[in-house]
Amino acid sequence: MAHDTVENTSVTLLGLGAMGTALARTWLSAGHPLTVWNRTPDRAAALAAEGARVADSAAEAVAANPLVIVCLLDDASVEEVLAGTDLAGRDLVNLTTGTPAQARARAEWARERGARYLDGGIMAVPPMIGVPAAGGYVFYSGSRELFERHQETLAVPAGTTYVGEDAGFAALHDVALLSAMYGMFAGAAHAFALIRREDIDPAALAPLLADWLVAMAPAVHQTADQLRSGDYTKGVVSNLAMQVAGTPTFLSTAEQQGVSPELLSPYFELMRRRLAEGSGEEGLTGVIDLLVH
Ligand code: FVH
Repeated sequence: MAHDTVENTSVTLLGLGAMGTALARTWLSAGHPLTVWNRTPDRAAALAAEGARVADSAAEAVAANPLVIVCLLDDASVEEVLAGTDLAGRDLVNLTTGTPAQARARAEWARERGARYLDGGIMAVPPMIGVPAAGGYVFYSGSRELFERHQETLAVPAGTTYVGEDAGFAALHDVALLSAMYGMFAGAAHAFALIRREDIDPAALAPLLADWLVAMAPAVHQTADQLRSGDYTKGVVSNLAMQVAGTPTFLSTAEQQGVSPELLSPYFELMRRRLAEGSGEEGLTGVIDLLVH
């Protein structure tokens, strides 16, 4: 087994896809002894030339270091890769995207095999890894002791944000933020569709769109404040009654532009349902309660 230098913890990394390779490079650049393994061995060749030790099997890689990091396609591949390894005494950090339930089950699975477990949700794309100015970071949840022990090493590729002992919380935060991102992309798709057949340069709309989304984003703080207080009318400047009254304008404009309303309509329907409950003086926060079963 490799021994840590005074400054740099030795790391084992399983999975050298786009993300795994980006992670690997940062640890190598920072001087961490790194053992890697990938199902398709060719993907390890460049890293070997950069100083990584390439293991012949996942079991050999796991045996090499106490800190074992996995970044594979999905939870099924984690199961497959770790099945034949001895995890006893290992600190297992799983950066593979999955559901909260998969993370909790994986934590228990690791515990039964004698390993400590930390789950991670990566809020970055590969080019952001190792570039602090890019703002990427990783949510971690599970063993706090494990997180604190390895925080310095984990902070090499990207920032670290610990969100709790519940192993599922990193995945939950990850999915929550990415779900909001898809909602934003859906809105932007509708906006671009509206101008698609007009003599309007999409490149001229893009900065207007970006600035508007940034200006509106802080509204989430008011939403959180209202959810905490239970008073959904607190600080409202654009009430639901006014906003629902405006929805025919959006739907008619879409129709006039030959654009399907299918991205907007479900949200408008929720707004109308909330208004029908007598919540016209609220903002949009009440929609959240309609979503939760
Ligand atoms: N890339 C991104 O933009 C996102 C950013 C946010 C986080 N995700 C998640 O990170 C995990 C890894 O993503 P990736 O980008 O490295 O993915 P790939 O380039 O497709 O590499 C997949 C690796 O998984 C290996 N693999 C897949 N199936 C198996 C299997 N059954 N047994 C063993 N290994 C398997 C694959 O090996 P190979 O195809 O090279 O042999 C790659 O190493 C992921 O959870 C993202 O959601 C990335």
